[in-house]
Formats: sequence, C-alpha cells, structure tokens
Amino acid sequence: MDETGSRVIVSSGNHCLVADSSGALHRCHPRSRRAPRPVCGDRVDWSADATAGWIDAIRPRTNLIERGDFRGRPRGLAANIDRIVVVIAPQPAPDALLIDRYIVLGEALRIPLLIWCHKQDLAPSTPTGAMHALRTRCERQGIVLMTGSLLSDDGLAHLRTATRHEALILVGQSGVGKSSITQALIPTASRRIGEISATSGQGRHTTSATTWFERPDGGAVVDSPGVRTLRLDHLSASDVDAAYPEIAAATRRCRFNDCRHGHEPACAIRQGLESGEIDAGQWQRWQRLREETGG
Ligand SMILES: Nc1nc2c(ncn2[C@@H]2O[C@H](COP(=O)(O)OP(=O)(O)OP(=O)(O)O)[C@@H](O)[C@H]2O)c(=O)[nH]1
Ligand SMILES: [Mg+2]
Ligand SMILES: [Zn+2]
Repeated sequence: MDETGSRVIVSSGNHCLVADSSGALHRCHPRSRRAPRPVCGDRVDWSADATAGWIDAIRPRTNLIERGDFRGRPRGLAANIDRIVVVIAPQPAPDALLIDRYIVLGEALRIPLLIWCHKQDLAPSTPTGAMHALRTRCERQGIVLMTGSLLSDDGLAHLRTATRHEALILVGQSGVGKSSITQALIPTASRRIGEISATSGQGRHTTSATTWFERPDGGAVVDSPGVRTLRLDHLSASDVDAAYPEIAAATRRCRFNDCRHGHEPACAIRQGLESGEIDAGQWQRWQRLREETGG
C-alpha cells in the first residue's frame, strides 16, 4: 500500500502517527537511523509492509519550528505552521521572558504571532502592570493581542474568525488552557485524543505530545505540551534584535559603537530608560536573550 499526501499528527522521534486522506491513523517509522525525523505537521509519503509502516519521504516544509533541547541543540517541534498562538492567562501568572522568547522565535521564522489572553473570567478588573506593558508593546510592534474565555458568551469566536483556515500552534505554560481551546475549536478533538492513546498504547489523556488536529473549516490546530522555558541557543543575536526594534534602534544611536550601555556618555539606552521610552523589563530580557544567543 502506498499513500501520498498524508500528515504526521504526532511524532516521537523513532515513530510517528500518520493520518491518511480518510483520517485513519497509521503508526510509521523512519526507514533508517540516518533518515530525517518527521515532525508534527509534516506531509509525508509512506508505505506499509507486513511488519510496519514506513516513512518514505518528507515533503518540503513551508517552515520548521525548532526549540533547543536540554543542551541547546535544535529539536523539531512542528512544521507547516501559519501562526504561533501564545496562550497566557491570569493563572498561572504570565512569564514575560517566555512570551519574549516566542516573539523572538516568531520573528526569526517569520511566522505571524498572536497572543491570546485566556481565562478572562479570572482577570482582575484593573489590568496588572505587566499586562499593561505587554499591551503597549504589542501595539507598538503590531503584534495581535486578543482576549477571551471559555466562560464568556463569544468564547473563542473572534479567535476562530481571526485565524480562519490557518494552521495554528498553541504554545505556552502548562495549565493556561491550550487543550481546552483546542477542544473548543475542534469538537472532535477529544475523540481523536482517545484514538491516539489507543494507537500509541499510552492510555494517557494529558498533553504529552505535540498533536495536529484538522479544523472542520480547513487549517489545523496544533496542541503542544506546556513548557517552563524555551531555549533559543540556535538563534542569532540579530534574531533577538528583530524582536526588540526599539532597543535595537537605540543601541545604534549610542555615541560609541562599542557602548556597553553603562556609564558611557551619550548612551541612548540609558537615556531611553531614564525617560521611560525604553521599558526596563524589556531591556533586561533583551540582555538575557542576547547572552544566550552569543551576542
Ligand atoms: N477559569 C477558566 N478556566 C479555564 C478556561 N479554559 C480552561 N480552563 C481550565 O484551565 C485548566 C487547564 O486547562 P488545559 O486546557 O488542560 O491547559 P493546558 O494549557 O493544555 O495545560 P498543559 O497540557 O499542561 O500544557 C483546566 O482546569 C481548564 O478547565 C477559562 O476560560 N476560564
Ligand atoms: Mg494541554
Ligand atoms: Zn549605550
């Protein structure tokens, strides 16, 4: 049996689950240890013999989202993604550095980003300072920021509309609501999760693997396991700069090319921090991420 144009919906490195054009799932393995590893979202050609299913080819990707593993080596997370949706919520409290990491990743891959502030039913009536700073930044940088809740009347309607026909990946901390959103956008998702557990023999229903779900009206939602951090060692200092245009521009205005932004005269960063033009939290995070990316 030869199948073309099938989709990898879950990958664990040494095997993956492939959905064929009818939606049926097949467990497949790479042909050899040196064969490229398929990732969630890959389109593949595969075939089955008496022993197993095999990945014959990975179709060209429109993009590949990678994050660093525990040693900082890039590892594929998902491919062929139209938009990264960073999910945050009042609880667990947002981590500004983690949000920035996703902004850097999105800029580096040129994948549009949307920040979805979930669980608004739990949000304080006056936004926190951190939320205010995030909102200001998104406005300045043209990052789409939307709010919603599964408990409000319009629920996720505006998320659905704003991302129609797109392949989304939902990312963020554990417990922010990624799987709940997936199930709200894809009514059949929970049935699918049951099928995946049966096929992979894990019998678990928690989000342990990045999983691709087809949307009923086209596109897809990729649910991913919650993270505490996102390593970006494989990106460059200029990737970081692209996510902080105000800071990058200010560093170019410093009088000295090698300004360390400490006590040098005519330092545009220090002036910006003093005037409030540059956000102190953002400045700290830029320094941290520049260090990590070797800049
Ligand atoms: N108050 C409130 N709770 C919500 C909302 N959406 C989801 N939750 C709850 O948030 C908790 C975590 O939701 P999940 O969808 O499992 O979170 P997750 O991001 O998938 O978590 P991981 O899989 O661990 O990364 C669950 O108890 C949900 O019922 C919401 O809009 N409001
Ligand atoms: Mg989940
Ligand atoms: Zn300076």
